[in-house]
Amino acid sequence: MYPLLKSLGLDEVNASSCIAGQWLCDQSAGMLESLNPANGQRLASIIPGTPAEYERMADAAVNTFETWRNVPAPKRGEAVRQIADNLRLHKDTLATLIALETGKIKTEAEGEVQEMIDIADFAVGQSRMLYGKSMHSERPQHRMYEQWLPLGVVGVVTAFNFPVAVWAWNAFIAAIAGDTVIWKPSPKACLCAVAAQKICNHTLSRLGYPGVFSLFIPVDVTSVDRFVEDPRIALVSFTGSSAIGRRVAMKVAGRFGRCLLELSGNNALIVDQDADLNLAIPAILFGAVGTAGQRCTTTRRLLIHESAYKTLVDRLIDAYRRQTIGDPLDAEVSMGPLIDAGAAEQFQQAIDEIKRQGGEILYGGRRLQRPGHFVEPTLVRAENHWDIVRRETFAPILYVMPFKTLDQAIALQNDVPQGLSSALFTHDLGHAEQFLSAVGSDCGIANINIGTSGAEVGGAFGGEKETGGGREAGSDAWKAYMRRQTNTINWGSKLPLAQGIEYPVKRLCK
Ligand code: UN1
Repeated sequence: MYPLLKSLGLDEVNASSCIAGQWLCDQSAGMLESLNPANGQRLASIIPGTPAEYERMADAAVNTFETWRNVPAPKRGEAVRQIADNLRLHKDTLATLIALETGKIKTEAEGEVQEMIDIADFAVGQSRMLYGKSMHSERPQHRMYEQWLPLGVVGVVTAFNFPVAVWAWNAFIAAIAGDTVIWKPSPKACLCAVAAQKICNHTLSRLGYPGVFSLFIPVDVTSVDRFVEDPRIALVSFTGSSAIGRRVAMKVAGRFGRCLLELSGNNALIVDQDADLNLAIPAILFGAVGTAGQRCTTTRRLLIHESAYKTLVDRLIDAYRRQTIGDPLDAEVSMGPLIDAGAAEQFQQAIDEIKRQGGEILYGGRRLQRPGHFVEPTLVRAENHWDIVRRETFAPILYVMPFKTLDQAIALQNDVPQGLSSALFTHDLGHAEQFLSAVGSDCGIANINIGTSGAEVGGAFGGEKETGGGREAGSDAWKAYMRRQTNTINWGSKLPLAQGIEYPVKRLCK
């Protein structure tokens, strides 16, 4: 364990506040423990940030912004390119730490680091493409255009399930946009955050930009409120539940700050009459059981055409039986533990509620009696309108429902409060197009013949309704991290007004 920590620049006790490249160790706030959810053992300790440290950090982030915004965007991109090089060097060790601290299996943890590298590469290119539009003015001898300027300090709040990649989506795009970043990671996965911050800041310090990224892990929610309410934070990018996201959004709106929300999902996968089950089954397994059901893109509802229902459910039960649950670093294991005892308790409560509702457990439904927070991947015959089905339970529980027509399946899929990801397995071109049309999926992500999870960074990532409406990662998501300015330049010798207004200038100005 300790050689691994050392190779990532970590110690048994780690500072969690990084201000302008300096790691601070004021131990007055006590200590946080990083625990391995597969066996409950302590991985390392973290010294949380104090409220006073936060104040200094926010000031330092504002100060660094004053200089960073003047560094040409392609040069900022070059810094991110070098961060990506450093991440490539540490990919295996960082992935091992992610597996140890979050319980996700090693190959998924490697995918998470790869997602950081991918968004860094994307950001490098984007740094030369912060394009504004140029318009033809309605007035003679006038030129009009829009430009995108750096925004300020971006606050990034991330969840335990993607402890580093979601920060990277935000931080690397914010960095090339000319912003500085304060990161508040999940206390459940803060060792990964310290490690990722060290890797990135090592590169930035070497290049002479030590203060672009700061890290803040507070002990209590009071400091989080302070962070969200802080007018120095121009944009709060929040990933987490809809319940907390609603609170954050209201606080940020109250000070006219900007918010980017990535909240709960309740993603359905529809299996059409003519779907290729050999494609659908692995997609369902990865979507529902991958990351032990703890992705916001996890497949939570499976809508099956009645003609395929029995065959598919039987094949799924068989595949669920073959799941190997255990140590996420064991290459034979396909599902690791849930993140903590609270998550396992929520799984149990959801199962109890399903049973009270009359849901039929088709497979699983139990917590495993062994050290660590292990549960069985679970298949349940359920009804879409039940409260428990309408809520996001962050666990590997898949609700299965039959349908008769595609119209009915789309209506069921859309009839939940959340709107993140969706998928249809079909070979019917008309059905595929309907699903992707204005009367189809109401989600931010809609896929044909691939599952609901595992999106690439190139597309904009996010969802509608209670998922919060934010878009992160690729496409034009960079615009959220910049401010837009419209410029009109008069290069003539007259002052014509827009809309043809004839202001009585001659009478007023002698
Ligand atoms: C999340 O669960 O918060 O599409 C992010 C996916 C990953 C990202 C998930 N690329 O499943």
